[in-house]
Amino acid sequence: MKFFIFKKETFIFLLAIGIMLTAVSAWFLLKAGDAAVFNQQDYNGKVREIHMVTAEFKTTLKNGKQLEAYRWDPGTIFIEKGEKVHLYINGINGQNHPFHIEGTDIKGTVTKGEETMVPLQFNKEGTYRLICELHSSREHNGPMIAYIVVD
Ligand SMILES: [Cu+2]
Repeated sequence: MKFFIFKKETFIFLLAIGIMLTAVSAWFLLKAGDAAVFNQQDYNGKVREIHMVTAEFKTTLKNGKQLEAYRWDPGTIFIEKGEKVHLYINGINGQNHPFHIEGTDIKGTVTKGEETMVPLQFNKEGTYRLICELHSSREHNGPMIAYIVVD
């Protein structure tokens, strides 16, 4: 039978190595955790994609009258100040949706069966409204307004 007998110095040396290994693995684990939590930082310098569709709500009242409302879906999107985003809007319901974004020069049209890409980058915080000019209010089968929150 063999016994390993350590001198006091050897024991302290092995203990020190053990502590160092633990510290190094803890550092790597925490670092990996950071990446998972703050993966938004992976988008730095890249263009983030957000996808939206045109949708339609329809109902018939008891008196037979039909009501409908067109919507952007999702109705609210969030963008960081200065962040570059490509907003893709897929035309599903409604033939045409000519739109503009309030407070900017951005305008375009979303057509049924087609995808419209809108490049976005805001340098000022605030809430910007994406407004369909055909369906801007309840009276015009809307409100087809989406909110772009920049912070
Ligand atoms: Cu519309």
